[in-house]
Amino acid sequence: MNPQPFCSLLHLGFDPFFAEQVTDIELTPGRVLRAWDRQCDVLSSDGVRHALLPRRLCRPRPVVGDWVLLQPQPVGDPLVAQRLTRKTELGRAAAGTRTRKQVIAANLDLVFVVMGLDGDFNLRRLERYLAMCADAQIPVVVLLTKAGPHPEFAPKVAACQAIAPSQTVRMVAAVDVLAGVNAALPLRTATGKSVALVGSSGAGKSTLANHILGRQQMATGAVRRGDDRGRHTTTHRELLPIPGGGVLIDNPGIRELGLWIEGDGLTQAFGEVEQLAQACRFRDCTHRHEPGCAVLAARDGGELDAGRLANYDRLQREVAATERRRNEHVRRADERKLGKLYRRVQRERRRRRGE
Ligand SMILES: Nc1nc2c(ncn2[C@@H]2O[C@H](COP(=O)(O)OP(=O)(O)OP(=O)(O)O)[C@@H](O)[C@H]2O)c(=O)[nH]1
Ligand SMILES: [Mg+2]
Ligand SMILES: [Zn+2]
Repeated sequence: MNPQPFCSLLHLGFDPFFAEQVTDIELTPGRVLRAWDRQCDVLSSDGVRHALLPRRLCRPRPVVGDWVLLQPQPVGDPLVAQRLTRKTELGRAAAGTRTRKQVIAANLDLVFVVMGLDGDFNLRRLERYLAMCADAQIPVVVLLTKAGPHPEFAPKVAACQAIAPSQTVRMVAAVDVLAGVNAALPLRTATGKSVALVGSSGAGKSTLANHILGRQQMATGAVRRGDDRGRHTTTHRELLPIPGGGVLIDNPGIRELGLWIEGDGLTQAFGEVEQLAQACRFRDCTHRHEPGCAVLAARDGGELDAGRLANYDRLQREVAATERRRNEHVRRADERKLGKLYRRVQRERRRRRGE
């Protein structure tokens, strides 16, 4: 890719929050475009530089969207001297073991949760995405794509609005940048901000990205007939400067979004259930079987969607299980460290005794 040289730091989102962290003027600030192994491509006012990570900066590694300071070297690529403190980070449970957090992108102002109005449409999956964004305290715009072939979108937009926590979701809109339905909206909303596009494969993230960038930057791929699933066309996370200011981060489609909750994102995403729960007879009501449960009463009375309540229950269990796994993982790592320390002390003692 070839981001234009216009890239002033301001355009890329460099504001006083980051500027105040720079104490050494010999170092060059830049934003991570791509990151892999112990390397990254960094966009600074000089253009794109390939940079290397020294070992001490490997954990936590800089990710796409991070601001870093580069230190020029006499020969070869610059080194990443520092990763600046993040404003926000969007994280999920790393696929597989789910014992650690994987940061999808750093320093976002907004997330576009992209979902097709075709076979991709799934309110339960949307609830996951909204919980993730609520926990990261990043505002969301839900973009329901493919409105052209699905002009009967109003009920689906309303259904998404009904489950959208007001603290998190700014807007739910049906769009189709190919057919010209609300085509100006994504560009208007993204310009000047750091925005990540997330959603399943085939949802239309790269199609939106190309539209916002005004050029065919990202490859797009047809979805499978029958279930409208994508073919994982985008394989790498990439930060793309928006011509009018701001940056866009296109992401590979997420196969299964595992939640990594550190704050109250999940309860926020299900705010109205928590509201109802205030009237439950028992303070620690699980809303599964207890008598005098206001949540179950609301479900049985049709005020609360049964599918939504079941999903809340499922996500709570999932988050608790992830937390248990994480704690166990931390405990084992601590044990290993202690064991190592103990053996070192023993060795040192033996050495002193001259054994
Ligand atoms: N009709 C119509 N087709 C769309 C729209 N958005 C995306 N598509 C089509 O949907 C398919 C998938 O779009 P992509 O933009 O590649 O989807 P993606 O979300 O980037 O998928 P991954 O990179 O696999 O995660 C392509 O064939 C697009 O042309 C839309 O708004 N309307
Ligand atoms: Mg894509
Ligand atoms: Zn209850």
